[in-house]
Amino acid sequence: MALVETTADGAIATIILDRPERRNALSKELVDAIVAALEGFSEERARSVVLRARPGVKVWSAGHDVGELPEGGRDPLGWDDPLRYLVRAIEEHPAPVIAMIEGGVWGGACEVAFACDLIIAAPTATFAVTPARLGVPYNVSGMLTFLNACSLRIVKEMVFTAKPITAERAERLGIVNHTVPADDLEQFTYALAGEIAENAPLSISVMKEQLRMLAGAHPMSPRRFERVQGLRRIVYDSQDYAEGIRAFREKRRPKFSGQ
Ligand code: LCV
Repeated sequence: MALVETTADGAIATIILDRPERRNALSKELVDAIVAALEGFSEERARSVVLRARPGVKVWSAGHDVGELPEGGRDPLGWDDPLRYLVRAIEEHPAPVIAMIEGGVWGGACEVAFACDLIIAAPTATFAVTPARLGVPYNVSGMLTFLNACSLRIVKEMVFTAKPITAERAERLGIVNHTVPADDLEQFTYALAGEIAENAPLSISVMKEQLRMLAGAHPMSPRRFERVQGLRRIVYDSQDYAEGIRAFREKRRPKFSGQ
C-alpha cells in the first residue's frame, strides 16, 4: 500500500501522509516516499507543496518510527537517519513547503513540521517534542530547527516537559502561521499556496535558500562539535535510553534511573 498520496493542481503540489495503522510514524519507507515525492515535484517545478495527512486525523504524525530506533550503542539521529534527510529535503526543496496540520504532531514530526516554511493548523493540532519521554539524545541541527521556530525558553519548556502545546498557543508563539477552523483549513491553505504560486518562483527559491543558510549560520568549533558528540553518546549508551525504547515497545511508562 502506498505510504503517501501525491496530487498536483497546476503549480500547487500535495503530499498526503497515509500510514494510518502506525499514526503516520516516520519509518524509513515513509520518509523515502515523501522525499521521492518532493524530488518529483522539484522536477515538475511545482511552486508550492502542501504536506498534510488525511482530513480529520487525530494524529498528523506520531514522529520517528520507534521500532526503527537502535537500542543503544549507535547514534539514533545521525546524519543518515531517515528523519534527518527528510528535514534536509524539506529545507532544500526549491519551493515553499506548507505543513497543513490537524491532530497531534509528536517528536521528530514536530521538527518535520517546523522545518516546513509555513504551518497552517486546525484548532485540533498539538505539538509535543518528546526526546525526554524516550530518553533520546536529540541532535544539534534538530535543536537548531526548534530554536529557529521559537524562543529558547519555549524550546526548553517543550523539550524538558515533552508535553503537547495547542495550536492556539503555537500561533501565539509564532510557531504556527495561522490557526483556522478545521472546515476552513483546506480552503485557507490552498488559497495561500495559490498566492505563493503566482509570485516569481526564482525569487522565492533564492530567498528560501538564503533564509536557510542564515538560519543555519551558527559556527561551531570542532572542539565544541566533538564535545556535543561525546555528550550525546553518553545518552544513547545509557540504560535510560534503552529503558525508554523498551518501555515504548512494552506499552508501559518508562522508569528512568539517570544511569
Ligand atoms: C512506531 C508507533 C508510533 C511511533 N513509532 O494510537 O523526538 S524523539 O527524539 O522522541 C524521536 C526519536 C521520536 O520522534 O520518537 C517518537 C516520538 N513519538 C511519540 O512519543 C508518540 C508515540 N505514540 C503515541 O503516543 C500514540 O501512538 C499517539 C498519541 C500518537 C496515538 O495514540 P492512539 O491511541 O491513537 P496507538 O497508540 O494505539 O498507536 C497505534 C499503533 O501505532 C503505533 C503503536 O505502537 C500502535 O501499534 P500497535 O497497533 O501494534 O499497538 N505507533 C504509534 N506511534 N512513533 N509505532
